[in-house]
Amino acid sequence: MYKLLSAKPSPYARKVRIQLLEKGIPFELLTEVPWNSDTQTPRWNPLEKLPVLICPDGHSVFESRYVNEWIEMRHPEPPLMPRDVDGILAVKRFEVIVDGACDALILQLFENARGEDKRSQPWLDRQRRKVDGALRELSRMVDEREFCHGDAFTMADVATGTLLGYMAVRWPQLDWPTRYPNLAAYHRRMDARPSFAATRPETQVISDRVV
Ligand SMILES: N[C@@H](CCC(=O)N[C@@H](CS)C(=O)NCC(=O)O)C(=O)O
Repeated sequence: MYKLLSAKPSPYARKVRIQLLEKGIPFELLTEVPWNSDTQTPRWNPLEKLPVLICPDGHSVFESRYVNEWIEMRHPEPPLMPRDVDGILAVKRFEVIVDGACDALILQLFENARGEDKRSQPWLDRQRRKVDGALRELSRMVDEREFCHGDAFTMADVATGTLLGYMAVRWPQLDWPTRYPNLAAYHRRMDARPSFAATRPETQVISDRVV
């Protein structure tokens, strides 16, 4: 059976959890705090980040978008990617925007953690702009459609639904549901899916000093 190194709040890990659940692939969830020194993450990923998919033969697969692709290639049914090239590229565009937004959010978390006297406001503003830009683009792309791409649930929905779920729980102070009611309605629909309901983000305590 597969094992998945995951963290409770991690949007990157959640994309993989949702994909595994949607495909009905059994896996053991190993919950870690990757920022703490006692984490086993570096044993499985030289980049020391999770999620990491650990195969039954001990092989490890890391970097969430690569893990998603790896799973899709090894377990193509039910498909979460369109079959046509234009469709695949369109779904990947959603994934790129979502991962960029998550990266910008997490950079802000750690910049804030440096403390009021040390944090850089220009750096925070820069990251905040990226998140705003991503949301504006996602709102335009999703429009009033039920799914991000075409008329079926794809990896674009896994990614977009995960970003919005992460922001809803970890960034409640950002007013995106008011600014983008279409994304708020889309998020409610995704959040009701069993794979999303079973993986809602939760907070974790980081005990080590990171910055
Ligand atoms: N680009 C990576 C980002 C993963 C990531 O940043 N994971 C965080 C947890 S949410 C982590 O493990 N960070 C530990 C570190 O960067 O040292 C991916 O998509 O897998």
